[in-house]
This record gives sequence, C-alpha cells and structure tokens, in this order.
Amino acid sequence: MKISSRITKALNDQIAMEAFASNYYLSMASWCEITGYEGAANFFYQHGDEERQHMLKVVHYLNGIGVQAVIPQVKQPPKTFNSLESICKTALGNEQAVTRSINKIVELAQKEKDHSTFVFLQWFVNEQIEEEKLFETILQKFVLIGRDKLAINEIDKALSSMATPSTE
Ligand code: OFO
Repeated sequence: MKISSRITKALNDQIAMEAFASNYYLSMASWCEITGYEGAANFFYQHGDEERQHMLKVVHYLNGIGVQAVIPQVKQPPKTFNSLESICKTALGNEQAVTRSINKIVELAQKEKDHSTFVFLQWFVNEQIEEEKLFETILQKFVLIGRDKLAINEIDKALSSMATPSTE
C-alpha cells in the first residue's frame, strides 16, 4: 500500500513525539520517586510505558504497510520539577500538544483521502480524549483536596491507585 511522503513524515514525527512523551513521563516518575512521591512515581512510570506502546503502534502501522519506520533520537526532558501539581499541569499541556498533532494528521489523511491512515488514527483520537480527561481529573484533586502536606499525600495515594497496567 502507498501513503504519501507528507503522511509518512507526519507519522514518523508522531513516533518521535510519543517517544519523547514516554521519556518525559519517565523523568517525571524518576523525580517523584527521588522526592518521595511513591504513588505518583508508580503512576508516571506506568504512563511512560503506555506512551512507548503508542509509539510502537505507529512503528507497526508503518512497517505493516511496507514503509520502514524511523526510530528517532530522543530529546532529554527536564530533570527537575517544582511540585506534583506543576508536573500534572505540564502533563496536561503536553497531552494537548499531542492531541493537536494527531488532529493535524487526521486532517491531512482526510485531505489526501488516505482512508487507511484515517482509520488507524481513530484509536489515537479516542485515546487523547481519555488522556486529557485523566489529567484534568487529577488537577481537579488539588482544587478539591488542597495543597498542604496531608492533601498532597492523599493525592499521591490516589495516583497510585490510578496506575493500572496498560493493556494497549
Ligand atoms: Fe500518546 O498519549 Fe499521551 O501523549
């Protein structure tokens, strides 16, 4: 099957974006672990694994249609963060950027009548709705529970229970 060079490039860029997201969550997890936020560390380690699965989905899609995927160099994410809340805000902002990127490829696939890529991307469209909702829900907890030490401890525990192993 043939897909255009523009779509090939966009999908390879998406591989790089998912790889960076995976590394970014890994850095967040590592900071949480060293800072003593055990629950949040679990959550972000697991989320980093999920992003790697997203990256692999695109790799397999391209290879499956006979277009060799480009495995990117991964940029270094920030090493330190200000607080658990600021991490979650950054995560939401990053997810919104991923949503914009997916939407752009969907629009390109529509424009080029590339039905295969269009259908492939539907999973990502739905996933991004979930991803944004997830971080909005977590951020709401800071408003509802608070930001003092006890509240942060509660939120850390809540994050741990949200760290379910991914099936995707
Ligand atoms: Fe890949 O969903 Fe988050 O970024």
